Amino acid sequence: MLLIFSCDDGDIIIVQLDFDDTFEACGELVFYNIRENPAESISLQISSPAITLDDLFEVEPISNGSLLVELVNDSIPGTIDGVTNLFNYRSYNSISGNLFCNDVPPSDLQITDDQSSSSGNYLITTTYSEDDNDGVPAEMEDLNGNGDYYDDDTDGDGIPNFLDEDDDGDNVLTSTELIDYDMDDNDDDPLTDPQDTDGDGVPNYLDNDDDGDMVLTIDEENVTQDQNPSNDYTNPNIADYLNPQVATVVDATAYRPHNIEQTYVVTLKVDSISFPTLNQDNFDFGLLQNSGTSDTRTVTPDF
Ligand SMILES: [Ca+2]
Ligand SMILES: [Ca+2]
Ligand SMILES: [Ca+2]
Ligand SMILES: [Ca+2]
Repeated sequence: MLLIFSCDDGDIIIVQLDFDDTFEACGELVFYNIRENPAESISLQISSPAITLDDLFEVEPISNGSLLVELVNDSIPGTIDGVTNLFNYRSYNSISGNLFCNDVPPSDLQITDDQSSSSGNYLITTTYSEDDNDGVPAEMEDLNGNGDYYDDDTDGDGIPNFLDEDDDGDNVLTSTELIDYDMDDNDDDPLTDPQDTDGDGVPNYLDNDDDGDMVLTIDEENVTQDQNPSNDYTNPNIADYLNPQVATVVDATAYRPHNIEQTYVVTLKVDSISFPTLNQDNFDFGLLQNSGTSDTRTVTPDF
């Protein structure tokens, strides 16, 4: 809402730009927020230096050959000049559909006010995080309890446990191994009662020989050699890797691909802006809501 508090000093209108705290992005590159009642938009179009959405979501290995990645651009500052980088407030007769990044704008669209800031700064920040979504909370994957999630790597495959969906590297997913089919203590919580088939005190998701038959789970691929021991059944009622009566060695040749969920939190703020007749000197766009703010990357550790 455009709140007019005072007009008595002439042309300057004291305003408060009132949009919700999320925004979207499109093209190369426009950030915007639209509201329909009243019909208004706020937008930042950046052309110089040119950036793309992919620049905000770009990660790279933290070192040569590392499976761990870090964000390339955690902060992108820039200047609004009203020429190459535009910060605009607009109002309309009405709004239907998306006004931005469309080749053909809505035909009945009329802009009733268009104010472009002649100055200002913008700051785009991105916070990046990852998770393995394996059902074990990250703090429980900090096995040595030192608060450093990166130094716990049970299988030594280069992926720390909190990002590793197969923590013991036996090619059976932790989410599969976590389930206690017996529900020994009947609390229905696999975290306090994880499956431990051979009863050695090491839960299956951290045990690379789940049935204790001295054949590594990863090497119990008697039926199909597909980096998945959980589909190899000699006895139709129990997979070979959980059956100590079957101890045939079929050597694994590779680790399965690992999926890691990626989350990007992108914020945008502008300050020191200057509109022709609006008295507003900063604006907080809030959080980016776009496809791409969550994604999945897939890595396969060297075997
Ligand atoms: Ca690992
Ligand atoms: Ca894990
Ligand atoms: Ca296991
Ligand atoms: Ca077995």
